[in-house]
Amino acid sequence: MSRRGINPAGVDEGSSQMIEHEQWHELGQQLRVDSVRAAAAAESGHPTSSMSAADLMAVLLAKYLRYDFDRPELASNDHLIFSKGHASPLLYSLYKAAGAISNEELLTFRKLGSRLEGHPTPEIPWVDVATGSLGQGLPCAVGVALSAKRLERLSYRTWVLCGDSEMAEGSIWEAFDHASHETLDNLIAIIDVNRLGKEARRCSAGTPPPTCAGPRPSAGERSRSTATTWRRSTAPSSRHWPATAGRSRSWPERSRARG
Ligand SMILES: Cc1ncc(C[n+]2csc(CCOP(=O)(O)OP(=O)(O)O)c2C)c(N)n1
Repeated sequence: MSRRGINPAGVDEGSSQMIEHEQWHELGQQLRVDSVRAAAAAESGHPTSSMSAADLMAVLLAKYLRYDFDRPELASNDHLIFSKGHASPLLYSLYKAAGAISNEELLTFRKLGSRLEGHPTPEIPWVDVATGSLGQGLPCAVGVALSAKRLERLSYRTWVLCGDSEMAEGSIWEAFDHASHETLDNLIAIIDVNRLGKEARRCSAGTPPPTCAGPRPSAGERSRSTATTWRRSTAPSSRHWPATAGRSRSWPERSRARG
C-alpha cells in the first residue's frame, strides 16, 4: 500500500511528485525540440539518436547531476560523458537548458568555427574527452571514475550515456569488466535502449550483415524517412514549437518562474 505524506512546505507528497514528473516531461520535450532545431539548422547530425535519450537526460539534469556550469574546473563537479557522441545535439541542448550556452550558439551546431562540432570535443569546457567513435566514451569514463576513487579520493560521480548498439563494441565489454574488477560504484552507465543502430538489426558473429539492394537513397529521401520515424515515435506537441525566436528561457529559469 502506498503512503502519502505531507512535506515540510505543506505540499502533498503525491502532488509534488506529480509536479516533478511534469517538469521532467517538459524538460525532455524541450531537449527533443532543441536537438531537432540544432540539427535542422545544420542540415546534418543525429536528431533521432538525440531524441531517444532526451527523457533520460532530462531526469539526470533536473535531479541527479551535480554540476556547476559556471565553474567547470570545480573538483567536486560530476562528470558527464556522451559515449554515443553522435547524440551531440542532445548534449548541446542540455547545455542550453542549463543556461550554459545561448539559443544563438546552439544554432551554430556544426558550422565552421563553432565549438559545437558534430561530435563533442574538449574545446567545450564541460566536455572531458572527445567521443564519437563508438565504444570510446565508456573506457574513458572508467579512467575518470578510477581517478576519483583511487587517486583524487573525491566523491564526484561519472555519468556515461551509451547506445544499445554501441554495447557490441569490444572496448565496452572490457570497460565494464574493469569497472567491475575495480568496484567502481561511482560510475553510472546509462544505456539508451532504442533498439535502433543505423541499420535495422545488429549483426552478431556468424550472421551475414544486412545488404542493401538498389540505388542509394538521395539525401532528401533519407531526411524524409528520418522525419517519418520521428513523427511516429516521439513527436512533441506543437505548443513547444514556436520557441524559436530570441533567447528562449533556460531550464533553471523556467523552473524558477514556476516557483
Ligand atoms: C566505431 C564506430 N563505428 C561506426 C560508427 C558509425 N555510427 C554512428 S552512430 C551508429 C549507430 C549507433 O547506434 P546506437 O549505439 O544504438 O545509438 P543510437 O543512435 O541508436 O542511439 C553508427 C554505427 C561510429 N561512430 N563509430
